[in-house]
Amino acid sequence: MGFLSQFLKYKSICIQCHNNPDPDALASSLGLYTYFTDHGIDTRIVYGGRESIKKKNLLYMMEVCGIPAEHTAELPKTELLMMVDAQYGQGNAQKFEAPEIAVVDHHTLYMKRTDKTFIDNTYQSCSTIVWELLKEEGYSVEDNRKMRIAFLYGLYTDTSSYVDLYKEKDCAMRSALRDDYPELERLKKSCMTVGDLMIAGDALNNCYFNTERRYLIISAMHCEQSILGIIGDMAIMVDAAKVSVSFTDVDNGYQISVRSCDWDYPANVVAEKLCENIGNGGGHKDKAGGNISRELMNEKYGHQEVTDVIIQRMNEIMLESHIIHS
Ligand SMILES: [Mn+2]
Repeated sequence: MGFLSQFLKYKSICIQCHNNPDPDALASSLGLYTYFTDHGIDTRIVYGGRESIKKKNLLYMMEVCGIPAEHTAELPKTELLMMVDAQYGQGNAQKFEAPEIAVVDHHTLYMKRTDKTFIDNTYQSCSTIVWELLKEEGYSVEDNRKMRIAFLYGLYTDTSSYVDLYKEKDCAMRSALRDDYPELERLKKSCMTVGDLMIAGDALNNCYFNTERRYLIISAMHCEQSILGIIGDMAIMVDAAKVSVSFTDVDNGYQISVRSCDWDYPANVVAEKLCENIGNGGGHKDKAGGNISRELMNEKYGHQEVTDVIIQRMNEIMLESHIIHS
């Protein structure tokens, strides 16, 4: 008996994605939803949190792949709550009371394992786990075009456009499902609105470049983290730049995104130091991010502009010639 077939005894199952569901969470929920409804179980896909899905790529994904995810403040009556791409009780997913809990996730273990949990962070996407679990039950994902598109898009977005894709199982899914899908091409190329493009253009047009220490500071009008990342990815391509820092304002302060191509100044270390005592930062040596609290910054720096604070800190960081190689 495979992992999923143990749940066929239930009459109703609610599959819950984390708040602000991403393509991987939606794809995983579709895989499980299809399996359970095929077996006659009354199944629903839900997510909580303040915001309902508004991003165009997600709405288009739900439409072309047929993913009936519902935004809800209350859990519909159900015998089993199954979390996907998230774990029960963790901050990124609204906590609903339910008679029984199951989990399918690929993040670091947060909760206690039970025989109803499948949590393995050696997978790069939750879609890959669901793909394997379905195979184990004899379900052929290869025969379901909508599911193939969903799984590939989930993997694509969870591996920085396949750039970071390297694990064997995830590569195996990509090879098994890959084909020419016009819908997937459109999904891959719809992560920005025209407004976002203009914000990025404006931000790049007004960037600050420190020629001596070779870093770029880019201030963007209010935008999403993914847009900051796109701006940073472009800025770090500049031949003379070693580090780029892009930032934007959020409710309680500033979101920052760091890119590096000089391992004397790894992005994660730069992000940590930029946010030290006024927020939190970290990530990988080439890409990292963080946030600065406006309250903490004002406490420490009076009413200095955030750009001046960042420049001041960058000058200090890039003076320490041998920052720890991470
Ligand atoms: Mn994921």
